Amino acid sequence: MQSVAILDSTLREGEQFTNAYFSNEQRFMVARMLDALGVPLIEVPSPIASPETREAVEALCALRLNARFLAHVRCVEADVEAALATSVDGINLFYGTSKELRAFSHGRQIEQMIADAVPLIRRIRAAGRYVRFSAEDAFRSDLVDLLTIFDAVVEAGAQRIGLPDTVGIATPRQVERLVHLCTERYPQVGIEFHGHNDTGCAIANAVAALEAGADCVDVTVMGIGERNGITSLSGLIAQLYIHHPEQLAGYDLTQLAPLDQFMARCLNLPIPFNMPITASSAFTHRAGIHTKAVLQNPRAYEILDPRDFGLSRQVDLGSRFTGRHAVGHRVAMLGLHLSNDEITVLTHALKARAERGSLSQEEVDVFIQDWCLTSPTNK
Ligand code: HCA
Ligand code: CU
Repeated sequence: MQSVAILDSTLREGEQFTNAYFSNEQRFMVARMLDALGVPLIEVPSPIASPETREAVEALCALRLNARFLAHVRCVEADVEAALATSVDGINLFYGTSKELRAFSHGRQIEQMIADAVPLIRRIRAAGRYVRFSAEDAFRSDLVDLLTIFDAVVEAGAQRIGLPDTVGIATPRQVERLVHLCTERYPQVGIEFHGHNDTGCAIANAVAALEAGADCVDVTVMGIGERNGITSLSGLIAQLYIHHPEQLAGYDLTQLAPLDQFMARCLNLPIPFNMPITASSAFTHRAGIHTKAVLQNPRAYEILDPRDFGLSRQVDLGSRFTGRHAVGHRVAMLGLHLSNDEITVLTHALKARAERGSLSQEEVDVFIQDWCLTSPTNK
């Protein structure tokens, strides 16, 4: 696989999430943390949105990070000029190409759209900045319309073309097919994918895009965005870690969990329980069969090594499915010495207690200690 760039759009798409509002300090923190992680591209809102937005974009550029800043801008001359008046490294143009968006978003025909986009792309290139053109709602767009526009914008000098699944309708196979078709037709430019999660395929679709030849994938921290969001940074990193680890060579993966935790605080929401890598239970093992194997060799039930992310594994002993190996392990960690038979009896007692409801780690420890104090062998 060619070198793949992660583009983080938390500060643009992410703030379109209904719970999000970022102060400037929070924006700078997100950008700094993304940069420390190793994310190379950060998307920011269009500077024309408001004087405050323009100032925030300027202040972000002034942080002098390794990451490059790309403004997300409509195909409107004033919007492009406002972005060029800032220090952003480049401009991510977008224009709705589906019938639905052409009818209800901007009302333009394909020829008019080309007439709008082409001079703006030339203008951005002449200003010495990077330019990408994205066909909003690409997966509901007529293929002839899509390729007609892409032919024109690539000819005009767009350096990357974007295929957003704006409404989250695509399947991995559809993504693979369209990305493949574009890599064949436009070998001279990069291909970017941006996938919404309306049907739960955002991570799978992003991986399908990369494996079909896309060289850039959009993500956000915790996957936030319009409606229920887009591909999450953690989800994409989990996939790359397993299937394409060379892509993460320049990354400091220990920065990922602090970033998700920071975002959770900004949003006043917990990290979703099913978030890859950073969910509080992502490395917690429970059933006796699992805990026995994991305590012998974590790889038995763990494909991601929590230590690589600065995290640690937990064994949940407080359920009716707990097992004697894990209980024995905890007993030893508590500095207690019990025979195998005693551990078996203790495990039965713990399971019986957990039939009335699960116990926390602290409750399990108290249960073990109390059991030792009162067990017949101590008397
Ligand atoms: C939006 C639309 C967008 C753009 C993606 C892109 C989408 O919210 O403005 O520019 O590639 O999902 O289509 O986020
Ligand atoms: Cu989007």
